[in-house]
Amino acid sequence: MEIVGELINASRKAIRPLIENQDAEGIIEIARKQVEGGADYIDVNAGVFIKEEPEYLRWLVETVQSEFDIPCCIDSPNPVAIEEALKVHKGIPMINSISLEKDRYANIMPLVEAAECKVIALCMDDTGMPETKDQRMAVAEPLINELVKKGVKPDNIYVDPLVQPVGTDDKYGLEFLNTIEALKREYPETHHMCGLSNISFDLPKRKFVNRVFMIMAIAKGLDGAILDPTDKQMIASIVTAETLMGRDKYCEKYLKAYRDGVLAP
Ligand code: THG
Repeated sequence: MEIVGELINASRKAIRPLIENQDAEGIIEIARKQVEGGADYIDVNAGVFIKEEPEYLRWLVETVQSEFDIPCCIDSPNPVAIEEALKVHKGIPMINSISLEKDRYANIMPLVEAAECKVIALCMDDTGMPETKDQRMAVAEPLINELVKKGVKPDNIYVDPLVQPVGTDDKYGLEFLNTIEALKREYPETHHMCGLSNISFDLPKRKFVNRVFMIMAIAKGLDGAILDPTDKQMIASIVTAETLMGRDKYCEKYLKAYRDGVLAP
């Protein structure tokens, strides 16, 4: 499972002032906790700042990478902001994200073509958020094909089916899970990325719902998620589910998680 740490997001109450005050130490501490929790990428999002977003996004990448040798997941629909962030990024970044929406597609594709990068491909077009597996696959197919045609390796494509809240429609969880299964079957060389926590919107005990959903998605083949890597119960559930799915030779990762205290209590 590739884990993208979600915590450095300006829409979070704790993060916005750190960015406004250019509090590098504060940002580094949050990055540190996520690295220690097992993040493979650090998501950076400064989307609440309309005018300053490019400058702030660039500063976030510089700040995180001044301390850690870890790639960032550059989370913005704004091509100017992504471009600024890419200028300073070291290693292979993940661009979050492109979609089949006309403007986003036209603006982001040149950046994806120019840099060697990974890219999250949202199953979304100008008709809005997808609801069913078939709607998602109808967007995924042309989007993946176009990316590959432009020279992006399937291994660098992370398809995001977009999670919708099960409290809004009781089939939203199932349609998402069926999409992961279909993507795995139709495009086995591409990967997945998604923010699963939207599933529990408006329900009590959200973390419980998120964790059970994660385990079910792993059983369908999910291989990437944007989440809080400091959430030990979530990480323990992921490790265990992957072990049970045959993705953990000799149960090595499970036993390491046990030794590291990740499985307690
Ligand atoms: N797909 C892709 N990118 C994404 C998302 C996605 N980026 C943004 C988002 N969804 C994932 N990131 C976050 C970051 C923080 C929180 C949730 C998702 C979060 N939320 C708190 C909550 O819901 O309780 C409230 C915020 C706060 O602390 O103020 O922390 O789906 N490609």
